[in-house]
Amino acid sequence: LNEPLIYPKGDNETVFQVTEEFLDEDYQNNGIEINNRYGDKATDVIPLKNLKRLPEFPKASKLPKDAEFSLFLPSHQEMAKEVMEVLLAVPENQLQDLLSTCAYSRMHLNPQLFNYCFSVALMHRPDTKNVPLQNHVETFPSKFMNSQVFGQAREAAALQAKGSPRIPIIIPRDFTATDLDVEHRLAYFREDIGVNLHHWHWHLVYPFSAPRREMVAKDRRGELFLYMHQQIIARYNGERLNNMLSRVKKFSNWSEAIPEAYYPKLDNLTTSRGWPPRQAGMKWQDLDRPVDNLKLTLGDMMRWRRNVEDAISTGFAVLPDGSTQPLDADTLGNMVEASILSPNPQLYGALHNNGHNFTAYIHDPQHRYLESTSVMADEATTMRDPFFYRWHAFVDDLYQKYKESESVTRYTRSQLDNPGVQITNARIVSDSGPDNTLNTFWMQSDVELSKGLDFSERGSVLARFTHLNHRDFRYEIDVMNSGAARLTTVRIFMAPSVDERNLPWILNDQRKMFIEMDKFVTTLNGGANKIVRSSTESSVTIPFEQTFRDLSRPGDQTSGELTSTSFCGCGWPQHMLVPKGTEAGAQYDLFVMLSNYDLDSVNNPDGSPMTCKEASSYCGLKDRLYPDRRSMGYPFDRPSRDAANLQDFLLPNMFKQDVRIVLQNSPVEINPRNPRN
Ligand code: CUO
Repeated sequence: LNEPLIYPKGDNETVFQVTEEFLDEDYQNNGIEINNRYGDKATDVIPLKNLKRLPEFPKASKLPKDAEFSLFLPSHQEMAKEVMEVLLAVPENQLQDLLSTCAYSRMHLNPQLFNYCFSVALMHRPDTKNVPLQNHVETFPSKFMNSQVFGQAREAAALQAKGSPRIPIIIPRDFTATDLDVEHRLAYFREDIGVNLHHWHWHLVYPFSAPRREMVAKDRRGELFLYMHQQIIARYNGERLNNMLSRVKKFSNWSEAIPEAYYPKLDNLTTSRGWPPRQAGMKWQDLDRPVDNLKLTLGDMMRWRRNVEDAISTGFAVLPDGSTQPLDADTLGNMVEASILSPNPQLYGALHNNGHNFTAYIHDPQHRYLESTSVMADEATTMRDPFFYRWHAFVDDLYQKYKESESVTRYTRSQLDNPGVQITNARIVSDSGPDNTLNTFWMQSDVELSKGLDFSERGSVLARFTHLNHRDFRYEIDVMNSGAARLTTVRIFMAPSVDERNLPWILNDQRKMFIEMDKFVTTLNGGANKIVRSSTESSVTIPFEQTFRDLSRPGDQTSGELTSTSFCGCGWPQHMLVPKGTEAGAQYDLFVMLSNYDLDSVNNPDGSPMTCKEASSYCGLKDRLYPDRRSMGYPFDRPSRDAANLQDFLLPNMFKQDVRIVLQNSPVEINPRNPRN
């Protein structure tokens, strides 16, 4: 998708056979020749059906092919809507027409704009919604790794003999900075490929704007926007403590200089430019960029902020006609992000989206230097920047202020307990060490780049990068049920046991540090029960193979076929489920709760209880209700009525276990599934 469709790369390729109508005017006289020149090397030639009417893109075609595309720009959103409308309007099951429309659009539009619209359209068309999306790392590898990789890949492609074993290009672990910058300690988290893929995919599933309202209005999407990002902040803060740093400071005073710098060292292959860096000490400034149709002042931001804060403190949103509606978490998320579901876009603006914009153009607020956005403006790259966390800590603070306000009632005992259900023990067990110990280590895995590189005619190009991982483990929970057999939801969370000063937490601080590890429904029989659950089944994560396509599988290396398991791409990566910990062992509180299923259940169309095969905790379920009726983050989503610390909070259906996370800092292990070790 990042390459011209008409240029197959070599033998054994599938190519699209195009006629002149598909081509840009500049190429029209060459169309036939191009097909002949390359088409005879290919094993599969897919003729494209001529379209009765060629699609027109009066807005989207104005975006140059080598320009940056940013969803945070309203003008680009308008372009995307236009393209999506065209792709959605092709009648259902007319797949030849859809294919030709996509091929034509791909050839006439900015590739990033096209790829976004194509992905969203595939996901939302009834006839293609089960088609797996190509892994974004393979399509746009330049958004995920050091630009030097591509020079080396070019060289390898030119020199490597056909059929010779592929030597992976090593991406160094520390390519963006040194430890002189304390924030660099978190680079393994911020620059992780799986973490960034998750974030990209989440925003693809939950667009804040689309041509059709139902594409946005998914069950509890505003609340999930807040909860998923809250969990990112909780996970990041936990990692900071593991790295001797304090929790991230929310970016609240907007005229203050930003001490965090970021030099991404990524090249954007479609714009042929590097992503601009940000020096330390820069400040937000009013934006006036006619080229992007973007004119925004800090005053606008301040006004929206005051209006959102008013809504939180009064507990009501004011609608355009002046009437009010009680504020709930879902409305708050849509209001703050903002999505097209905002109760009043005039009054509440788009606080979160424009925070991304103010930072993305901080180096050239008036387009004086013809510079484009920084990594902050792309969902696939924004989590690399330390400022992402400062901004989302601000957004999260609004969410927490709402949860601490009077409009959210504290849980009563009957909302927390589960009469007759008692947890007698809960522990972590693994084959790699003592009970209640989690073991983390560094691993090197390979990703395939060739699909996103138009020069790699000789097949596969592998990049090898280092990431955190952990040994598989399982939870074992002993339960006494004094009543009849029943369903229960098992909720598993974890948080550091002490704060940055090594002091025990007060619950109202620790509750914000709890990261969800798993959530599933199970049956309790009468009497004693033992629940065993593997870490790889987590409802938070997608399997390892979905982040790193299993390159060791025959056929996977060159065919580009995605395995059936890559069906749901949204989900926290399994290799980042467990925080890093420390070599000495970091103390964590494992919290397990068995909640009353009568208050948990939702009526999904097929009536089945929630499934954990998809990463539903952060991503929801495709075309279904969010599989848990409780507020997201329950029972830690709001302050407790009376408990000062976790111990006080515990009821018989809850359990706290002391666990340790021990990091093996070396040696770095090589993923046994890499095609060449
Ligand atoms: Cu995901 Cu700001 O919402 O990046």
